[in-house]
Amino acid sequence: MRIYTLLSIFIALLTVAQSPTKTSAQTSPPPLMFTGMDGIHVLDDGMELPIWGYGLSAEGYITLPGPLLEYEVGDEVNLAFVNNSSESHTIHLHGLDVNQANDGVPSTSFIVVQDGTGAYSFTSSEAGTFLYHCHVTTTLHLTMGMYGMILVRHPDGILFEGGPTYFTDAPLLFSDLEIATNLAPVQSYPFHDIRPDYFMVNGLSGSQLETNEILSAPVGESIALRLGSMAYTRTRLIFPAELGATCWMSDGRAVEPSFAVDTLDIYPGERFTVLISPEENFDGVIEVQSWDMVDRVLANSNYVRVRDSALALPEIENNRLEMNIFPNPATDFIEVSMDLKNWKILNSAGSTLLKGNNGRRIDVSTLQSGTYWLHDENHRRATKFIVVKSL
Ligand SMILES: [Cu+2]
Repeated sequence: MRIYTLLSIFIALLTVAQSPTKTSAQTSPPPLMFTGMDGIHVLDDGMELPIWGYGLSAEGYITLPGPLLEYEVGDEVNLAFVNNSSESHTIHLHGLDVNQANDGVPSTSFIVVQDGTGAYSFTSSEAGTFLYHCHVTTTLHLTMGMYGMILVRHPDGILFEGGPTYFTDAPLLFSDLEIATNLAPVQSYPFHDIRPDYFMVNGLSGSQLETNEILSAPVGESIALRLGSMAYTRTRLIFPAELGATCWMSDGRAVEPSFAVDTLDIYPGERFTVLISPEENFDGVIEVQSWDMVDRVLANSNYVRVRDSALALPEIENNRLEMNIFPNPATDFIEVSMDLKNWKILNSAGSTLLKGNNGRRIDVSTLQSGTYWLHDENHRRATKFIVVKSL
């Protein structure tokens, strides 16, 4: 499964590489439908924690982090938000030059209540790396997972007007979470009271990163690392000299002049764009350190692997790891679109109700009406389904 995912991601990178720049279209992207929902996040050690998050309505599930939102400079964006969770939420467009009414800060913008809808409109005026997150009871909703990254690209395949060209983007969103809060999400805390237990890059940690997040480029080409932090810790990146790391942008603006960087500290909410250009035959890692901001000690290290693409594995068929469940809603059984391995059905509190080894069909006749998640080892995400019992 891991090799499979690795290849999917590598092929996805190749696909991006084959069409490095769109021509300057300046057309508006279609409105994006967002949904606020509850879900389960599966961590490296198998721990399954309840999360709140964002997802695309069409996909029907949420992810941690939320979907990467990609725009071009000049796009007129209309972000529709349907909140079908039991909490009020917003989408705060962190760092984007939007007006107050569309900024998602409850006191100056609006709140999207349970079963409510809202829409955020803005023009993506500046190229750069940005973030979005919920701004309701912020520390709580952040550790619950309500955040994602926004990339605004220059239409000419350069970082910014007058800036360098590059080969491909690699978004890396750093975040963490605290087990106790996710298991009992009842109140907001002062920022310094959140003491994270898990430290993530794009929602992955430890061995999950080894195969799911590999950066690759041909010799002489640059990868634009789109770096952003939604963590409660200070993130410190250690770049090997063979990557020639250069910082070009900070918080959505060009840094003049750019500067070579071997160690980069990223505080919560900050964003940077760093170009790396791996030397021939390079196969190594960027160390991602998480430093506790109260005790000022190193709490964790994750590693993001970088490879010269000449070393990459040969291309194989690219099948996306989509798992569909049908019927949904279900009554007596569900069938899934891929082979299961060590599957579990969880309720919204994260408790395991049913489990099994393999197959594609699961008897759910013992479950009461409600919302459940199916997770298995062949599929990293927990997929939501509904059981409805007729009277
Ligand atoms: Cu929220």
